[in-house]
Amino acid sequence: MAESTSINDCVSIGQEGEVALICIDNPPVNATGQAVRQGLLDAIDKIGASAKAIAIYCAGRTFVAGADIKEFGKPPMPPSLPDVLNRIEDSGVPVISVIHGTALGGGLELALATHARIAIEGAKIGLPEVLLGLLPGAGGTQRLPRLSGLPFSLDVILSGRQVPAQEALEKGAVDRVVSGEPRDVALAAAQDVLAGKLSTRKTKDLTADYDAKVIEDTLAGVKKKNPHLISPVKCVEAVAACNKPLEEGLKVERQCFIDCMQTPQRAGLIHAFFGERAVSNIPEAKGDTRPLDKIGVIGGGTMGSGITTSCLMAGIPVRLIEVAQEGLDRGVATITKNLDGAVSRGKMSAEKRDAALAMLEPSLAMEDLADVDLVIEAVFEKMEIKKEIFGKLDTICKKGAILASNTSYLDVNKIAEMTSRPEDVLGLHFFSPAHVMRLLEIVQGAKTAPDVLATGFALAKRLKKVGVLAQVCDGFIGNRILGHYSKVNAFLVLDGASPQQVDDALEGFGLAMGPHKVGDLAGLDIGYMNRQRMKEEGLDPNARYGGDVADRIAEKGWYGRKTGKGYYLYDAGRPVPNPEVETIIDEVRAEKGITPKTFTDEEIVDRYMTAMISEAARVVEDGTAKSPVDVDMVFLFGYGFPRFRGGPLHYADTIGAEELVRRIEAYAKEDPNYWQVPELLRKMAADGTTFADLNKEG
Ligand code: 3H9
Repeated sequence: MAESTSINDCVSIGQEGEVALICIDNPPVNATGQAVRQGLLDAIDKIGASAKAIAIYCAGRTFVAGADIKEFGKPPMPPSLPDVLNRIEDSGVPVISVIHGTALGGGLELALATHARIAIEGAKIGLPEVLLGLLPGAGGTQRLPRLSGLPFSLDVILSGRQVPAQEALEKGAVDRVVSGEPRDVALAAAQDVLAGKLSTRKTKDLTADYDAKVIEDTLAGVKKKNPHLISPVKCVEAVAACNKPLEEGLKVERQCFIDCMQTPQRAGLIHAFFGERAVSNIPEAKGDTRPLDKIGVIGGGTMGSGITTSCLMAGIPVRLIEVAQEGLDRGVATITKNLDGAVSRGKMSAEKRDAALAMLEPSLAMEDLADVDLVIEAVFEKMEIKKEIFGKLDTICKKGAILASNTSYLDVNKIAEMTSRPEDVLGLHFFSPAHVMRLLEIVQGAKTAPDVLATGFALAKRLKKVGVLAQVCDGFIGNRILGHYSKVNAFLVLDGASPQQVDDALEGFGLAMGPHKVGDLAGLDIGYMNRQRMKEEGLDPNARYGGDVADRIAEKGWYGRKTGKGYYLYDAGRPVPNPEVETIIDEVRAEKGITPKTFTDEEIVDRYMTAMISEAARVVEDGTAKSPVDVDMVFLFGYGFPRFRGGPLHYADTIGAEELVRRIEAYAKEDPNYWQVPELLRKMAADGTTFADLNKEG
């Protein structure tokens, strides 16, 4: 009968004859928090020479998924993971590890420090620290190259990807792939060690096949690909030390790790990691849900096709409705193209694409929606059309079916009023291209039932999207904030900056594409039509109008990329500033009597970000967003905000409320209507509080 000794709450030892089995049990993902580190150290010491082989395995759903990220940024708590792992590697008794689920970060580093690694089928290994602004800091940059060579190690460390067990076996990172339960596999493998059937070795005794050229080329590639990011460069720097004796290499790695730990990028990326999970960790996302076995999508345009693609990729059958055969054919063609694209990008197999397409039922009859569980309406943004559709859906759809609108700014309550069941209605705002962008704004109407809202979150999860709760207002969270800060681009250009300077400054801040390039890509006609609509509805006479330049460009028929001309010219492929735009800008400035001034890139970023943060603060203040992290995730997953900055309100905390108020008051001297201090920000400046404090309260 096996004996089991508990070392602490997270680590225990089981004795089976000459074999000692160390079990790590620290749900949910067996992260190497302080108790696990201490437990491992104490377990190795306690076993001493009483066993002839030691096997480490984990309880629960996975092997160790890394260091405990929640400890980062706090004072270190000994023992450190590198010390624990060195102790394991130095053990005179052979130690093996058994990996099930995912061995990630510090988890894989633990396995690399043992003397042999057994993976259970389906297991994956990886070093995803770079995705958190870090690098493997417990020997990963030194031990993996010794086992698996430089090119593979650099790929794994720089991509953060999860490597399937079979590939890990081929690359020498694991020694065997077997099937079975972790404890049984651990015992059998340790017995194999005793029987001489499984050989063990210390990774530190191996030599990495070092190649300076590989390092040099990788470094150049990394700098080109991620000009803003610090940790990929530090990863390469650390790996480059793997030709030194292990102890020295570990010192270099440690220093690189500490350097990364101190960067705001690390804080931003970890905020993004937890934020992605926090937005659905709310009562509204939990509780009973309704079925999602069949979905109806109305509208085969870009959005409707993207939504349909997304549902089909998640294995949900879709009935796609259009009014005319031509539109329906176009929709089916777009969906097919989207799925083909997913196959060519390696996102799905050709068989899965065929199976997905077989789940698509195109139809011209709305009546065919009678048996679906959820309808997502994705037609033209006109309230009258939407009202008509929802009135019809009310008579067609079965009892309990959820009726959703993909509107990007219209009043969901007015849409719900057209039905006899407003409790079944909500907004599901996807972002284009809907099968790629991960954001889903889940818009709660005044009467939306709790299980309908929870089903919105369940849908987001099935579609592998990040669902964020939003309340009804013009534009919800994202487009409302966008509607405000995008005006600042136009003001900057009117007042003296060039569109290219604005784009360059913001790309320097980390945006993938400056706002004028985005406008050219999306089509300048869209913004133009929107401004015309607003003019028809009546502009605020006290508000500065910034759209003159954009209006004149669109009126010339220059809609951006699709016409080969917009803010930029696209003849040569790469955008080149359009000289005629300069003339338009000069004309408008002259007509308005504006004497252009000079802006530094820093001033441009400050104004742009301050405008974004101002409206974001108001969105939090009036409850449109439940908490600041919701705004952050909307911008990371829907608007291409640089992930390493954590989101607009995480970034706001790096500036501080007091400084933001000072800036707004200074800008308000030029334009008091546009620049107004949000009450929340004023209060935070007075209290010395941060948006992170509000997240905690939420
Ligand atoms: C590192 O190892 C540094 C070392 O090199 C050097 C040290 C010196 N810590 O994602 P899920 C929580 S850096 C703390 O929903 P899944 C997560 O927040 C680390 N908590 O499940 C969630 O909590 P809640 C390198 C963690 O099945 C719950 O666990 N490792 C950690 O979809 C479930 O997570 C990584 O970067 C953690 N390390 O995916 C791996 N990980 O329920 C990061 C998770 O309260 N983790 N939690 O919301 C992952 O990639 C995924 O969580 C994993 C599971 C694939 C493991």
